[in-house]
Amino acid sequence: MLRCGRFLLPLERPILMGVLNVTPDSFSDGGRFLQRDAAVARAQRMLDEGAAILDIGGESSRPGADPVGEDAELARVLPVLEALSGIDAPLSVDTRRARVMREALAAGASMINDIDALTAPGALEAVAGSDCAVCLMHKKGEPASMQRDPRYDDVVREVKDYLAGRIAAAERAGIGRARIVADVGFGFGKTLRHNLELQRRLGEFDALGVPLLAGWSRKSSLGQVTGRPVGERLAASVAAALLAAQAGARILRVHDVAPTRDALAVWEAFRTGAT
Ligand code: YH5
Repeated sequence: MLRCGRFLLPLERPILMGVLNVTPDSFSDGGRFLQRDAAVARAQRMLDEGAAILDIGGESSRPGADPVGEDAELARVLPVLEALSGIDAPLSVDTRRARVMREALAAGASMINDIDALTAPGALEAVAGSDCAVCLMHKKGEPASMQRDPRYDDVVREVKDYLAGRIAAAERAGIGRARIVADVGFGFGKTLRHNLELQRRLGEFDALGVPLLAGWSRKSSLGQVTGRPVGERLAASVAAALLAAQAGARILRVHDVAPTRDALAVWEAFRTGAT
C-alpha cells in the first residue's frame, strides 16, 4: 500500500499514473479557460480509462527543454489543480521546487513527483510537513544538457546507491517509507544502453524496499529501438510498460492509459488465470 494524502493505494497489481501535461498560458483569457476545461476533460478521461493517479506537470523536464521560472511554473500548475479539486483521485505534481510543492499540497495535491529526488532547498521539509506520497527519481545532470554523453562505471550500482541515499534522507526528514516510491529515471542522463541495462536489471531495485515507478512512455530510447518519431511510439510504449510491470514496477507513468490497461489486463489474466 502507498500512503498518498487522503488516499491509500493498493500496489499488489501495477497501477497507472496518467501524464497530464500543462502547457503555458500563452493565449488570451478565453484561451486560458479553454485550456483549463481541456485539462479537466483529459483528466476525467484518463481516470475513466483506468488511471489511478494523475501526474500534473509542465514539459520543463524533457531533455533540452528550457528551464521554467518558479512563478511561471506555479501559474501553470495551480489553476489546473484548482480545476481538478472536485476529482476524487490522487493528483501528483511533477516539480523540483519546494515552494511549488508547498503550494500544490495546500491546493490539494496528494503526491509529489520529483525528478530531483527532494534535493532542492526546503524540499524534504515541504514533503515531510504533509502526508503526501513522493516519487524520488534518479537523474544525472540537468535536463538542458543531460543527454550529452552521459557516462557511468556501473549504471545499476550508481542509480541504486543514489536512490538508497535519497530514501534514507527522506526517512531522516520524517517521511515514512509507506509514502516513498523510487524511480530509476529512464532517459534522464542515460543513453539507450544505460536504459536497457536498468530495465534488464530492474529486479535488483527491489532491494531498495520501496515500490518502483517506471516511466518509459514515448521516450527517445523507444524511438531509437523502433525508428519511430514521438507521435508513433504507442505500441513501443505499451510493450515497455508491460515489461517494466513484469520486472516488478508497481506504478507505470504513461500518456496512453487505455491501451496500457488492456495490455496489463491480458498479462494479469495469463499470469493468474483470473479475469
Ligand atoms: C519519469 O520517467 N519522465 S518527463 C521525452 C519524450 C517523451 C516523454 C522525447 N517525468 C519521468 O515523459 N517522472 C518525466 O520524448 C517523470 N519518471 C518520473 N517519476 C519526460 C517524459 C518524456 C520525455
